[in-house]
Amino acid sequence: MTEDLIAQAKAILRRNDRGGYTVPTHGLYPFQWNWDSCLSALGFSHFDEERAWTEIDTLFANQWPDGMVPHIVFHEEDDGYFPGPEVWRTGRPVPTSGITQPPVAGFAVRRLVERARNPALAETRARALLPKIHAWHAWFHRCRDPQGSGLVAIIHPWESGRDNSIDWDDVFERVPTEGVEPFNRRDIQHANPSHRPTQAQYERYIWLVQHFRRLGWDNSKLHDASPFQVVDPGFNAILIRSCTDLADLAERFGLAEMAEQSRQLASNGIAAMDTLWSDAAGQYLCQDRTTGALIQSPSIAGLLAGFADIPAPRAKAIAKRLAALGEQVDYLVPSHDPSVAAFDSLRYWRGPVWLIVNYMIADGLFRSGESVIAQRIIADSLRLIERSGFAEYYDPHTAEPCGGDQFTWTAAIVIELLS
Ligand code: 9YW
Repeated sequence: MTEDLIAQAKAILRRNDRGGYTVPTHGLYPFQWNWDSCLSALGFSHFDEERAWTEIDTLFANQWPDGMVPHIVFHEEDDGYFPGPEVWRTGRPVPTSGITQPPVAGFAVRRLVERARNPALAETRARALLPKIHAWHAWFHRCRDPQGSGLVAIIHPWESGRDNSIDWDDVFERVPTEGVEPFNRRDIQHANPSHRPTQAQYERYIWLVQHFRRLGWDNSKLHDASPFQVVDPGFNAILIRSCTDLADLAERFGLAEMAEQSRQLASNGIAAMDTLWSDAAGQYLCQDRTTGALIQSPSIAGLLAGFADIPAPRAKAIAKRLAALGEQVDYLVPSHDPSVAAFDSLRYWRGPVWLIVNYMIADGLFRSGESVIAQRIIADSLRLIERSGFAEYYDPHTAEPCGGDQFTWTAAIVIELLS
């Protein structure tokens, strides 16, 4: 069974491989996505280390001069996805989007180095990538935390990787829709519209893109000019963990200054993260940076916070919260608390389970010694695959596969879990 699943997963990676990068799935997402690539490299690393490094190298070859690593790289023309390069108009040599995504590269590179069967290859490739990843982390703190709070804000829901989370609903009321140019969505031609974001949400996504475009994609302006500024605990945990992993790698390679700076960013982040904790919710919450208020919306972001080295009592509380959620669903981890009225078990980030998030939550819990609940998450993840194949996401009650199929990062995580 295990060997069979690994073989199927490898075939998916090979099928979605476009040479120097993989597409998340055929049809729905025909380009390179940022955190997809970094997590997919983990899958490749078990059977083709060279290819794993190339995946991350290709992404960083498209880093912006200011340090940002874009969320999509449009390597080839394909009108099967909206919004394409003609909407973003970022003026990059290889067209890219103008926003970023969860910075998981530091974590991924550390994993690749640790497990390298070819340590010389790993050292060469990691040494070339480290300054680029460090520049991205510095960009985050400079451009997305201008007040120096220790935590960074996202300025578009797409940056979180959790496009239509319930977390954004109230803040999104502040984003207007006047002046949005007419558009033709392509996602609902590939996937079931009831599993996708709504038209009203798409209008606001595009309004933000047009707004940033008018500001010339100048990252010294975008944060303050965005009506959507949210501090997401899961996103920050990924950044903090990547800073910690980068610091360890920098130490290993004798890069003392980079190590020290990365360590400092991580410890500032961990300290500031506690401002997002809610005793009432029993987990971390997002913060609306415009008002300073915590967003009372118990989502997976506040559980993914455990991917960073948070204090042990916080990790224990997250484990407890997950155990309680586990009584409400057959498959952990639902992307939102099912007892909330807006929960929707099939609609993208408003309820369904995502394997990549399960993997990161379980990894953090293992590090904190919360292995019982971590084991349950892994077991549930594998039951989903056995039952429903390598989907983009799954209904946490029924295991119904949703969104795109033969999904690259789902396959990569299966290889990672079973190898
Ligand atoms: C979109 C590729 C991406 C992921 C995101 C996910 C989705 C793209 O797909 O966004 O157009 O909706 O939300 O996390 O990187 O897999």
